[in-house]
Amino acid sequence: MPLPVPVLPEGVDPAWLPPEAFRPLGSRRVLVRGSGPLVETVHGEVAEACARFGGRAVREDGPGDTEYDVVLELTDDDPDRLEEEGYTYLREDGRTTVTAAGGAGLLYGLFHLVRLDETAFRRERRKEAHRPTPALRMVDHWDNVAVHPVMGQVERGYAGGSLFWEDGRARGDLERVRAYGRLLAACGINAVAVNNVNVHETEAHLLTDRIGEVAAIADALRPYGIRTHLSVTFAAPVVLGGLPTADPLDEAVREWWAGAVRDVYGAIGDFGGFVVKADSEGQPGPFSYGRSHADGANMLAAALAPHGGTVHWRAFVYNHTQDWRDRSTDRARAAYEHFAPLDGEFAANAVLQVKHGPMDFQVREPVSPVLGAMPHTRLAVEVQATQEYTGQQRHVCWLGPMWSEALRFRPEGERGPQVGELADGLVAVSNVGDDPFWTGHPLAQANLYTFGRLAWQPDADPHRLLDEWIGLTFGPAPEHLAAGLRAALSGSWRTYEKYTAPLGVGFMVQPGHHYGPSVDGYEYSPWGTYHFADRDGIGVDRSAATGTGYAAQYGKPWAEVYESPDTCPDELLLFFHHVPYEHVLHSGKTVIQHIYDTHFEGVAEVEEARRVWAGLADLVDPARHARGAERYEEQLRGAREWRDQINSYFLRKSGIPDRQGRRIY
Ligand code: GCW
Repeated sequence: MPLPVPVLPEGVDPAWLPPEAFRPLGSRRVLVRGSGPLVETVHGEVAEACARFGGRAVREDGPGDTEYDVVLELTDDDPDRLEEEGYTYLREDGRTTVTAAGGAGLLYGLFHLVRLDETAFRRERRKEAHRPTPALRMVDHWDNVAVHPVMGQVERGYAGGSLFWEDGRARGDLERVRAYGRLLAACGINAVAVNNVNVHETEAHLLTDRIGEVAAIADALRPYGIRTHLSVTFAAPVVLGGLPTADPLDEAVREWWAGAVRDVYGAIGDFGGFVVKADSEGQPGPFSYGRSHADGANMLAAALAPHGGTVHWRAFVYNHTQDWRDRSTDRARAAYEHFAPLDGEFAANAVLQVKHGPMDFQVREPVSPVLGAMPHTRLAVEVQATQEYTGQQRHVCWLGPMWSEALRFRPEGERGPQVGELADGLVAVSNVGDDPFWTGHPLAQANLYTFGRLAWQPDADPHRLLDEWIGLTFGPAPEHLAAGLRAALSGSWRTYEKYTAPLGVGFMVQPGHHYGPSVDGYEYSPWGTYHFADRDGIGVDRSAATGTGYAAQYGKPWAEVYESPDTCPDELLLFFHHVPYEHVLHSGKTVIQHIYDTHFEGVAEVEEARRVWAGLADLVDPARHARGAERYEEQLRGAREWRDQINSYFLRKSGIPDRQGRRIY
């Protein structure tokens, strides 16, 4: 039986799967061949599209009718080594054929046709095989089941409530979750973690007595090839099991976890595994028992292994109760110091989940040295689609180019592999909520889409993916619309960088909620996030020779490149070095003049983007356009505030005037 396509609640934006995107497919004769639940998902898509656009959907071989324009089929043999998720696509003798060895592959092949639009059915094309690079492509939701007094329903969520949880329980109607699964599948994501990595008491129970609620969500996501994961607390044996300890080497603890995991699999046969934030920002972990992170992760891995599950162990471990007077501690060094010595000690079904930078999702950071230092460990790269530090979905900040730079970074230099090749998985913190536009700012949808597609192919050109997103979301748009959207989005990350913290120095945000400027907001804080600006200069000396030694955590050539201000790339200069305001950048400008110039430019670029968006009013759905327009007002207000606070701060500190004599307060 075909699985019906999810019906969106009234007023919910179809994002990158508007019905219209299925017109080319749905107006043809389409054969779906093969069996299995995901084939029924494909069948449902094809049936719906054909019913809408006048084509004909045929299941298996229709009697006497071999004239199909499109064939989507599952094969038993797999000469192209497609495995579960790959597919081939070919157009020959006027027929388009997608072949897959597994149901997920067929589903991805279907969405490939949708992306190609009419061209999938016009131009002859020799057989192409498509497979995902990393096997694991995941979104993590920092969703709380019960509204948290400080963090709300979704920690760092800027798109309304949770898609999964409401009133302290799983939502009863999961149709929207199905629709979400469909959107995720259409960009290649195959795993979802449904609750916050900060596991509060209510959420802890999802593992045991409330697993049924997780199972219901898993049922909604499964038809789209998505496995469900759960964030668990390391203290579960104590909190839920009543044991006196959660020591990972304690036999009773190990047995407790084995039993808990058995029950989870009883409820969710294809459960993906756990996500664990341990010994991090107050979460419990193995350190309390004098054990290592490998001991902790491996204990959970052992419980999951018999069932085919994976533990995602996060590497975001650092001292968040630091004394700002203590110059020997450098938060950037922490993940490497904790984890690099453990390389080779993690179980085969343990994945170390590493933030792409050493700090915390700032607009500019170097790539985490952990990613180049653990060749014998399975790694997942974590990025933040939710725009905690990048404008909170009130500002447009398309992060595709930033993620792409990290994924294409070569830790061993030119001849070595890219991060995207080293990683077993890519993970994004989701930017989605129950907002009618899914992501608050309608243009923030592009971040989730781009993430999924980069997770499938980490070396893809992000700008090509942006074009894909524009094409799907806005339909066969007049070139003027596509060009406008490109203009608004493609440079928006650099624009955001220009008007916020300069040259990789990071933070300068308001403490707590992290929105808006506060240059010294974190300067004397225990969180380890400093810029050290004084009257002479700014930046953090992380060199090995005179600084914190962080630069030496890289291999060659990066350790040397970053060690000296002469070779350090401009955009990271203040991350690695403390320099005088009149230090001359490679660009030829002084640091102080760079700060002034970029802040004026950043605001001008937002003004321009707002103007472009306003000019698209007739071409964009009115509700979507109005939402964007309202957010552009706020972005412009915010950008001006950033500009004026940063420029005034540095004018006052340095006493060096702007060469162009512009207004600084
Ligand atoms: O960026 C920080 C956030 C926290 C978050 C933490 C993490 C879920 O401010 O809200 O906690 O990172 O990644 O664990």
